[in-house]
Amino acid sequence: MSLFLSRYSKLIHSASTITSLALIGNLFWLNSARAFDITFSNSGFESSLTDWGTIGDVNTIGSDLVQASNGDTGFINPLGGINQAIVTTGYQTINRIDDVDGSNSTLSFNQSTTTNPVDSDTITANNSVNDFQTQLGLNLYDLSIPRINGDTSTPRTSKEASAIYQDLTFTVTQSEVDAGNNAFEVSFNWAYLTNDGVSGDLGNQDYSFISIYDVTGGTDSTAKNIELLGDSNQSIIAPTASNNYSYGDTTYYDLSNPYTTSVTGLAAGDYTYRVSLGVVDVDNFGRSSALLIDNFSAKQVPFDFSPSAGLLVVAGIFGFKKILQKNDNNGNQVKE
Ligand SMILES: [Ca+2]
Ligand SMILES: [Ca+2]
Ligand SMILES: [Ca+2]
Ligand SMILES: [Ca+2]
Repeated sequence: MSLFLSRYSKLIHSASTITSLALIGNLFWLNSARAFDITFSNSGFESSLTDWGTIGDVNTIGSDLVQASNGDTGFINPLGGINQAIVTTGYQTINRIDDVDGSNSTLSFNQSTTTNPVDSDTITANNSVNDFQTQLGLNLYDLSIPRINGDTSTPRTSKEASAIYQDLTFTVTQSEVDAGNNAFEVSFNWAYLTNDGVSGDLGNQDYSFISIYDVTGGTDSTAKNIELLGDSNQSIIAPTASNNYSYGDTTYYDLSNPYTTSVTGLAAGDYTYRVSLGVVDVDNFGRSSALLIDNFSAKQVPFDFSPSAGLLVVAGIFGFKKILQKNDNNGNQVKE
């Protein structure tokens, strides 16, 4: 590319970025014409669950409906607008007791009141098209976690789980690859609520996660990235009221501190990426956990047209990630 063309492209790109930023907040957002277009909708859940896929117990809720009793967390309310998404491992109490208080009365943490979390175990016979892993395009042991004593032959396994997901579609051109402009970033606010915690010598139990994978099987089809969000890492304390969790992590439930992650190094082609946000019961079905989500967005990165500057941005983002250890089909740990 000539110097003139390079500068011209940079100018066009800067103008497009301003246009894109001005459009953030619209329910349906298209990135600029210069960048590859990423389609998604209902980013703030203000249209309930429209255009989101759901697995298990998922709902949208408004203010003053769910809280965590640790510290001064209190009610955890939508960030902008009047709705937020909530995903839980809470079973409907009519069928099973997940959470009980000291007097053994039943508490409820299920939010849909109609749907239970779905099977996410690692029994091959239960690995059907309707189980959690299959619906998210994951392998049988992808949600298992290693034992704290380092025993990788018998990983601790997921039992039931729920998730919300949306497919992002876009096209990457060869000129965008040549320019180093072939990555995308998703950004959102999340809070993790839990009645679960550390179990004896085993370690942390429930957790929440984001998974991103290429549905259409392009050049990145083997990458099914799973990143740990919040997990249950404290002493187990029984909850005392329905929808009042023992603990809440609201670090990223702040408009000034969104959580971001990226997929980089895309080849030219048409893509559909499924971005899923879920919560998993580990070791057993009991002691519910939940993930709150608001302000989801996706955009092409880097916005800076300079390939070298873009690489620095991406490296910085990945530097803060906790990557969940995964296991292959034989239960062995594999690095993502
Ligand atoms: Ca919202
Ligand atoms: Ca299963
Ligand atoms: Ca459960
Ligand atoms: Ca649990």
